[in-house]
Amino acid sequence: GRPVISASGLFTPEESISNEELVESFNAYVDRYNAANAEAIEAGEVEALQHSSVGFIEKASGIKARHVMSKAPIVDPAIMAPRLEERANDELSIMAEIGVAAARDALERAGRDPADVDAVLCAASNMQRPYPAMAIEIQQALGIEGFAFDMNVACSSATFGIQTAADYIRAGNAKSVLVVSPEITSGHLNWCDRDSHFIFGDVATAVLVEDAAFAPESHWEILSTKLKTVFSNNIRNNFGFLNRAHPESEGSADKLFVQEGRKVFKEVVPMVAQMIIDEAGRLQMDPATLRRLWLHQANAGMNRLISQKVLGHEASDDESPTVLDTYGNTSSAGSIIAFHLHSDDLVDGDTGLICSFGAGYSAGTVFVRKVG
Ligand code: CO8
Repeated sequence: GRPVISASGLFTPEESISNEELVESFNAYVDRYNAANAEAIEAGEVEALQHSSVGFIEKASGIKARHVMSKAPIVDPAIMAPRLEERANDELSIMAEIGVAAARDALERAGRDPADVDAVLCAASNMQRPYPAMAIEIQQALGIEGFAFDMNVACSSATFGIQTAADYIRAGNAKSVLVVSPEITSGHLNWCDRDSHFIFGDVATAVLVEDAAFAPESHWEILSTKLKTVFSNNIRNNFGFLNRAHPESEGSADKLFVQEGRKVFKEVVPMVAQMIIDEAGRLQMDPATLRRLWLHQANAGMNRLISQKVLGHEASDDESPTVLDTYGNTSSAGSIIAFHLHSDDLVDGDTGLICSFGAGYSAGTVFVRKVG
């Protein structure tokens, strides 16, 4: 079959933390830490922590706020982490719950009954547990037959999920596949790290990939999908099941998100811009004719540079919309949120690009054309 995107869905947590609130709690944490370690700092044995700043965060990243699933403990200087209670095994887990909410939104928009769906992929950068798969729990909650599995390609999970779903359609193995990306990034963000405490937010998205013959009249034809990975240690998280070798290291900084932000910025921008231009060339498309770019939402400066290289001029908000200001970086969900919130105005024949990039490194492009 010919793969299309029939609809997308979005779940946004109610709670949100502004930069002002975030910095106020972070600075209170810093003051406590420095007071508690005053002697050691004085003796030069411990380094004093530095305050964060609202101005820096907005200028360096474009982020003004982020939604989270568990605000109070994150902004409590004595905790600085989400505290989401574990649920009983017979209750729907929290990651499945927000995935189901986004999936229902997508199904409703497509006018689709869950019984029509053949497969569910849970594509996200952090899974709540190794097994049973989050995807199978989401499948069960929605009442979908067929099969489901989890996949993790960090920030590029959603685009890798879309290609995987599209390949099932192309191969004739499925006619309707849900790609669900619940991202509770707050769980693996080091809220005590000045360099990165402002970056991430929580959200869930869903994309319904279907056979054109089966899809609703108005849909997005998938013109091409292209994936790329290049190993890099510049974005890393060492959390895993072999951590038991050193139980004392549980919760230590390297078991959370760590990055060399400058290096990521420098290396990923040219790699992604070239990848988009090459794929447009293969499609015999002038990239400047792309009506809209729904880029990965990590950093406003990165997106400015990538869209400039692709379009040949500085992109307007209309050409390359951002959701960083309210959502922050939501890992794999970012480009899908941008697509979901900023695609209704495109008309029959308009082309656009969903593009992700991040840890791995991993990058994915999905060129689409509006139909109907
Ligand atoms: N407040 C005030 N000052 C600060 C702060 C702060 N919070 N943080 C750093 N500074 C200071 C530094 O100390 C430094 O001072 P000096 O110049 O005196 O040394 C100065 O500000 C500049 O610091 P940086 O060079 O670090 O700042 P940048 O301008 O590079 O901005 C960014 C930092 C915003 C991190 C930027 O480098 C960036 O966005 N890079 C791209 C990162 C990126 O795209 N990463 C991909 C993210 S990975 C992903 O999307 C998904 C991963 C998987 C999910 C994980 C779930 C948790």
